[in-house]
Amino acid sequence: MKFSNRLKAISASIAALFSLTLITPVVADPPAKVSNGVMMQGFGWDSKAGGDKGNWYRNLEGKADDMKAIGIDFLWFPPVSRSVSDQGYLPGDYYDLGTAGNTTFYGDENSLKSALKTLNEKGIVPVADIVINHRCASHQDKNGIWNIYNFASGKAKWEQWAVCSGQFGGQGKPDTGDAFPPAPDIDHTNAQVREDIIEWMNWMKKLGFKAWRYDYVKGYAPKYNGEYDAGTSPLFSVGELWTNMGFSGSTLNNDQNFHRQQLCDWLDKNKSEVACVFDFTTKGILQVAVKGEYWRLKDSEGKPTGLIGWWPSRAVTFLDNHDTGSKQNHWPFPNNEVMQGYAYILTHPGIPCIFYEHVYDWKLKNEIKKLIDIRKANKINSTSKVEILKAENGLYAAVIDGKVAMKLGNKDWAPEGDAFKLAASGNNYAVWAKATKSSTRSSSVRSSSTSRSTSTTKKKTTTTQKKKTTTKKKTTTARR
Ligand SMILES: [Ca+2]
Repeated sequence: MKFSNRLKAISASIAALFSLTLITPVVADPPAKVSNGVMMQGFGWDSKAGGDKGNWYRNLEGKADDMKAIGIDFLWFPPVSRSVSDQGYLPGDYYDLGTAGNTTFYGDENSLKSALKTLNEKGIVPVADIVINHRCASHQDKNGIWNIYNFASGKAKWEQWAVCSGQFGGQGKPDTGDAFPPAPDIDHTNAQVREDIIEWMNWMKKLGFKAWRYDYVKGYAPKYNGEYDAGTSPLFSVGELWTNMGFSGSTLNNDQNFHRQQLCDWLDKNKSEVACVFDFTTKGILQVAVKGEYWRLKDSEGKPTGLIGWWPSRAVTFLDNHDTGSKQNHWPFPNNEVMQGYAYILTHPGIPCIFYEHVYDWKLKNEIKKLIDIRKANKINSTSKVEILKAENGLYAAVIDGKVAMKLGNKDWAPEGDAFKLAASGNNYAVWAKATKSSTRSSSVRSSSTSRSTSTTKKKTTTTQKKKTTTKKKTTTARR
């Protein structure tokens, strides 16, 4: 190639690179408060306090100081609107939160408001469960179908036009996602429907909720979650996109990239800069790995195999929720290995969400708190950098941000260097840290220098791990 041509080629590629930089949208992330935070799901299935229904909000309020001491920053409430089913996932009148004489399963409007006030005062952000894929009607139409919404509140007064066509006599547009057969699916393409939802969510904000957990988001197009975030400005939101993982018979396939890609695609289409999504990929892989197959925790690029390996700033990690565990137990984390699971999610990137039942019913509070203390003392956050040192049968070992080392499995392993002190250990796990809460003078010097390195790491990773890979659909076995 002649020199002048070469020069042209080089300048063209520089120009291309430059224009690429210009047109590539900068993906913003949830604020530092979210990135540094720890969430708790504040209920399971059929959650009752003291054996009675109607006391749950009071129970949560009574634990506010304790939750603060554990290190909880965000508390996810059960769905608050009166529902056909006790647990709240078949809502009818969005504005009926229960009265003293006629409570919902969890309480009434006053006890809810009181709990929200107390939690906000303690600095714990209440997260509302937003169930808007489907809605149960108050009346039947002339054909006897339940699709007339005319509740006592007089709000969100809908009829067949608000229901997706093909469902419960719906005369709206076709569903933009999956249907939820037990109840009429809402037509989110309808502007009046969206306006009413945003009005209700802003009313919920006035009650004291500051963030959203969106139920069953595979039920409608992700752009609507983006629109609801835009109309309500939450601190952050998190979607429940629960889809099947890849199995061969009952064996989880090694490669679950298609699954975490689905989570990335949902975030991409959502467009809300504060949207997160539950990291079902990490849950599904981790709960198999903790039985000994730790090689599952490292991908071909040396990263974690869940969403946290690709888009950690938007990943909410968890072990179990009211569906997968609790009384339903649809897809539980192995009971005896739950602390291994917490040793992983509480030292790794992502926004960890711990489960109320593990803390208070399984009596794992002290063990879990110790891990949260380590996370916070070492400023581990959603975009912390993981260096995976071992991922083999019987052993997983990693160093996070150069400050926390951890291992899972029954093989021996310990980090090199005297700086790491054993900070927590239990059944098949150990965690070492450079900063521990109990250490005094020297640790404050250390943690101030490490906080600088954290912010450097964060800058590097915020432009982000979002991946576009070829999706290879393998035969999947239903796992819902
Ligand atoms: Ca739907």
